[in-house]
Amino acid sequence: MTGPDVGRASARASGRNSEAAADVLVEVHGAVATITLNRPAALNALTIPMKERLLAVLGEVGADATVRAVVLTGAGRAFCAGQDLKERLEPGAPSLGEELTLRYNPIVRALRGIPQPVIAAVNGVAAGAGASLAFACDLRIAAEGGSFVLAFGQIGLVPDTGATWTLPRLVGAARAAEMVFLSDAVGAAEALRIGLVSRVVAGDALAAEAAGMAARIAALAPGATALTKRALAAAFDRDLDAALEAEAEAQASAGAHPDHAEGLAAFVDKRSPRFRGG
Ligand code: LHQ
Repeated sequence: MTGPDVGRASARASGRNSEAAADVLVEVHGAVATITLNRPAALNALTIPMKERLLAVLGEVGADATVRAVVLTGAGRAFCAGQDLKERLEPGAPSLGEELTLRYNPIVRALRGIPQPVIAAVNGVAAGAGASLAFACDLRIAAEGGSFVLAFGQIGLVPDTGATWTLPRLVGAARAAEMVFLSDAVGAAEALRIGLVSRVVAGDALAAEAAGMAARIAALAPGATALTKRALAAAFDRDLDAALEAEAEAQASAGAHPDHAEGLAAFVDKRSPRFRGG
């Protein structure tokens, strides 16, 4: 497919709330879905309808076999400022526990659970749960003006949306403790230095960089890519023997798929492989 197919995956997703639909945009170009958090005036702070829409969109994208890589980014000058704090002050706001159980945690599970790798393209500040969302993605790249702020402590909360699990794995215990206890902004250059992001590019080059990375991932064999995502996600939770066994099992599965034969044939023919997935 060529050209944008705006909402191919999203058209079926939670279309009931048009305001929320505008707050989370989905564009599908070829095999790459780009999900954009779109409340720039509030730095893309997350409201309940937005979270519900994001979860629905991830479900739709994850189930769409024509989508092979996903980019998550923000509109305007921020990636995401986390929970919309003004919504928390509205009468009848759900309890924090409910917010996490019903909305944030399922979003994290969706990001981790969908078969396609998700690239966080951190275009600006990622604060609180916004930072946590980026941490839950498979890859993170940032614009030069991007930053991460673990803002939770400043408002008397604990890191959530998976940050206590993801952040130490990404940057180690020492840096994670500084980030959560001091809440200093970690800029893009520092994030690159400590391994929190894998690339930093000029702000106006970020979307193209993310699209290029996603397109390269989308050209891989989707089954092997999904197995690789799962294996990397489990990397810090099993010992070497368990990892070796899991690799053998995953490799048996990938190797039995016609896409492996296609990869071998393409190598011998000195051409690019055409992986079909399925
Ligand atoms: C915002 C927000 C925002 C609403 C900027 N909400 N409007 C929490 C509770 C419930 C359940 C479970 O999980 C969580 C997890 C969390 O996410 S807790 C952490 C929540 N996030 C924060 O504490 C970050 C709050 N924001 C900030 O510290 C700053 O805005 C940052 C550092 C992100 C950016 O600073 P600036 O570049 O100086 O921008 P700004 O502060 O001037 O914000 C611009 C506008 O965006 C402003 O609106 P206004 O109408 O005055 O122009 C802000 O009110 C609004 N905004 N973050 N989270």
